[in-house]
Amino acid sequence: MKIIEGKVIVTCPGRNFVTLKIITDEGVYGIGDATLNGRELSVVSYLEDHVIPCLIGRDPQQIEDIWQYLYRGAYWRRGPVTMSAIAAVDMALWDIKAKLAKMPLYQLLGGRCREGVMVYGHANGTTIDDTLGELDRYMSMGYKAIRLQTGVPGLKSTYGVSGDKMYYEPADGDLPTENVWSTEKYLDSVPKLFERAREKVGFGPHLLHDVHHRLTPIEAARLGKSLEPYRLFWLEDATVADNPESFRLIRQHTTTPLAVGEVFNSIHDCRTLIQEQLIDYIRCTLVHTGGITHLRRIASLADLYQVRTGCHGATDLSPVSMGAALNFDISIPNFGVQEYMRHTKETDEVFPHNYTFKNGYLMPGETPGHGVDIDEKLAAKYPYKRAFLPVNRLEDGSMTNW
Ligand code: EZ4
Ligand code: CO
Repeated sequence: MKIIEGKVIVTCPGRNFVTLKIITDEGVYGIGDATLNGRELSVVSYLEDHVIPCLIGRDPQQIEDIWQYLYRGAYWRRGPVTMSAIAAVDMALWDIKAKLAKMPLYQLLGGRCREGVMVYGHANGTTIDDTLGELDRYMSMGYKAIRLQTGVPGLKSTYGVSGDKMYYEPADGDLPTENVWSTEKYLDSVPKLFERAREKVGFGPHLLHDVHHRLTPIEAARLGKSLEPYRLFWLEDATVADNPESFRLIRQHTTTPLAVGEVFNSIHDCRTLIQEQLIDYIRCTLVHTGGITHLRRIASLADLYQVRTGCHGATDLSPVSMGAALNFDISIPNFGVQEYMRHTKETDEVFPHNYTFKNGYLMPGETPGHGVDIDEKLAAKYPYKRAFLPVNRLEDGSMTNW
């Protein structure tokens, strides 16, 4: 069996997605997500110019060998562009293998070890009252786990608070939008939100919060400590993890569970955090971390240290990533939660898929493969539109993390 073609499809049904389709001489094909928000065309070039030519003629069944070929063969290791391109190939090859085996992908990965995949949704609003109204709405949709983000008094905008409640897309500018940030104002506002939320709904639903890398370790420690009475499921990206050792300081001060890793692309980004048990949830995702072949190594390592997974699942990861992730999540022992931001109707139509939502859980479907396809004709109706993620400045004008 041979790979005869690799096709990169760029489409923008409301936001940009990059998809790889690998076609074999036996007619079977596989689909992989290659979307890297705000840097999409770099991955397109990486695939078209440097990966696809090396794939033609190879046996698509040799997934591990092809992974090693692309990773070691590049000489230049890691990095989000490289690892997203490898991930797309890997996802497509697992899709092909599962189709050949006539099995849903999760069966190939060892079969189900839970009934469904618990997901969390994003309740947000400009005021606490607004956000609590959204919390209600998510609970009535059946969600068991809900992330809360709210506006910060005195700041015009902040991460995670969206104009359109259901479909948050932060890449909103033809050039990067400039936001203003104040840690002091933010730190005052978050505990109030969670105090009000627990007063309103009690301790039934899991509540989560994303700091989006905006605090220093000692500020993050203070926030974690102040949130302890409200028993969060997790506090996400409390500080940047460029220095994994930073998490030692946070850990010394708080029992609020910590999650990190949506911007990671390698097991080496996670190693210290996992082995020193500095985190509770690892957020790496298939599309940005080298696909199933690499993410399952990360999950296996994490399992040794009682760290669970909480894969990134924002709307900038296409339904292809979501379908593949659900097959992965349902088959690993140390799954924690899956992020689930709903895609728009236009996106769902471009990517026909078989996963379903019920009572706060997503279920992968039963058709062979990972269960997600792309409608190329429809995709062609939505041409690429340049879009950047915002940048962030402190009130004095200096750059900070967005
Ligand atoms: O800002 O995926 O937890 N989710 C997040 C996301 C990220 C986007 C960036 O492209 O932090 O909303
Ligand atoms: Co996040």
